[in-house]
Amino acid sequence: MNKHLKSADETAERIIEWAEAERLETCFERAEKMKPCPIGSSGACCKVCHMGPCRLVGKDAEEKARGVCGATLPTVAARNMARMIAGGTAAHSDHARDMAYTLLAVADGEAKDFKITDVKKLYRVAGYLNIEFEGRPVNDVARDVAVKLIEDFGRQKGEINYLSRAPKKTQERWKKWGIAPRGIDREVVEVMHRTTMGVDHEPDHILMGGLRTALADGWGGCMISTDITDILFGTPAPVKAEASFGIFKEDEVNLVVHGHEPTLAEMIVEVVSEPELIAYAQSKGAKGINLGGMCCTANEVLMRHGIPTAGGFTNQELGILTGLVDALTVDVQCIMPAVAELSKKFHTKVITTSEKAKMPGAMHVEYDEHNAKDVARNIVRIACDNFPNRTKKGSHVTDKFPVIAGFSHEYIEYMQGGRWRASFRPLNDAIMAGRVRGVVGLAGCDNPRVPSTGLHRFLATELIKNDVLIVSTGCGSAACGTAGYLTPEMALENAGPGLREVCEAIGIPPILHLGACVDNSRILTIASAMAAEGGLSDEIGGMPAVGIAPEWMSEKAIAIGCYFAASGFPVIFGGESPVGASEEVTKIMTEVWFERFRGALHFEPDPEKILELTLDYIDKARSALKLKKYEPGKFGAERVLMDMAARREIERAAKPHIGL
Ligand code: MSK
Repeated sequence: MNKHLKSADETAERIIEWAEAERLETCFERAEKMKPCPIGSSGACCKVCHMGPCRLVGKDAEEKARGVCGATLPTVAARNMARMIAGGTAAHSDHARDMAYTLLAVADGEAKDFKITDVKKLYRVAGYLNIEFEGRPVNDVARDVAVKLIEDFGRQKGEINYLSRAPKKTQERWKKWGIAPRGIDREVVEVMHRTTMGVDHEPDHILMGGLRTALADGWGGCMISTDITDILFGTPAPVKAEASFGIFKEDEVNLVVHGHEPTLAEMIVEVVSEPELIAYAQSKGAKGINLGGMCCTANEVLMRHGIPTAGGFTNQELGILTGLVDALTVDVQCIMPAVAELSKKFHTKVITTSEKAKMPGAMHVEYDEHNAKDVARNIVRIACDNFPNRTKKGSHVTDKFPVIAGFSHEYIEYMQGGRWRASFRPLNDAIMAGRVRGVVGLAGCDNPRVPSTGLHRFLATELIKNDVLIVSTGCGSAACGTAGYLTPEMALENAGPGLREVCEAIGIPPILHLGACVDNSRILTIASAMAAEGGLSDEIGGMPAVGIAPEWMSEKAIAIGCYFAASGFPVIFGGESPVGASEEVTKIMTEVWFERFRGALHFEPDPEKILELTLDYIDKARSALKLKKYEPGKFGAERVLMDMAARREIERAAKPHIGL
């Protein structure tokens, strides 16, 4: 990896160079100019009251430094960490709340443009919630599901519904240590209370409150969001698409959806093919309408419809710099305010759509679920109207890569045995035999403070070379997609011999794109299913599995890392630790959490060391489970993996009238 590049994505790098030549500022230049404050970036700054901000620095700061109130460095660092968790949890969960209310509106017939697309998934979710569904009208079941999930936000006592989906032993650990979350909002509020001036001062206690909140995010907000999105718009199955800036078309209206919420984007997907709108685009001189995405709204519509993606977080300004984006419509989260400023130098219209999120310099077209298609059509027309304003200005690029996305946990289960024998048995067997060394969740943002996407790319290639199966989400997936890694050919060319065999037998890439940030919840479901399948650990902790977010930047990533850790995954984040100033806090997050939950949260800036630590965790877990020692190319006995033809044969024999 060339450390002098701003992006490891060659296409992105070319656009950045063009921008520099044109003196157009991007996050890459700002990251260079804006050095992080060394006190704040290591968690040693306290600004929860106005006696400060206090800087807990100096010789022996861990023992001796005190804020004006007397707060120690470990207290301050723990509070900073817990507040990041609360921020991340609030973001995912507020998104989930909107999804739950949309489901309720659909069930009540108030959101006419939406429907229940995946009834089977609705029934599966109803089953998790002990809601009767047999023989009942679909909308009645949907209403009960929505109401029950909405209760998770405001519940004051008891436990959030989905904790029961975790392995029993994992649940027992949460109960033993008092971190089973009650209600999502309650946990966020309590952490904000506990970390305000003069309340909770014991670092371990503060961090346990943080973990409780993080679990409310993973097994609450994120999981609710994933499930309802699947119910409303369909559970993803593999789709072919394309990634990178070459997805923009010179002769068509380019409309880009960016942010995190799928509802408006889904409506735009539906309306862009309406003949009236295509004719409207043609009346403006365009050949048609080309829809693309960025960040996690992109992942949502990529997973379900194969809408191409221009990439992750750091690509958003670069999209505008191509000069080809006629409208950039944004909802919530990970939207740089810089896009509105930059768009003034081009013809791009930036359109905010959420009542929660406005931006100086952008136009606002408010999304309303009761009137969703009309809002979507309005946005498409704005993009079409802007097409004639396009000039030649811009760094026009043409590179794009094929992508296979759409690996929901349901599909991963299905692909291992077909409709009648769907299970995680083949994966568990492949791990036990040493064909697959372990599994890594490669997630989180891309970041302009490193050669952007470079750490994802390095770890993705090295891990699959080492026979580690990767499940990816969010901008980690975008980083792999824009590198051309999300294809089955990647396994043939780069995977170790065991992983290659598994991928060839099933016909999958060695990196499975699971969806948006909220879809990290799918990894929790997969790990729970692997524990239930048997042969490996009987809880999530102890699996040869690790979570990595090498380029994280968002509080949401911290919340995700912490719910992974509390669920039993060792997690490794790239970059310097945001609480690295405190040895005590660092020790709690690594050693103490590992003792209690078999999970941990490390921060490690060196990508080689991230790789080493990951493989070490995997190999130690294999050894503790008494699995065959991993040796490349040498496998133990295991069941024969069925290829797609064999699976079809079984299904035809079982129910000949059902095709695949
Ligand atoms: S969008 S949180 S930059 S993954 Fe989900 Fe990407 Fe990180 Fe936002």
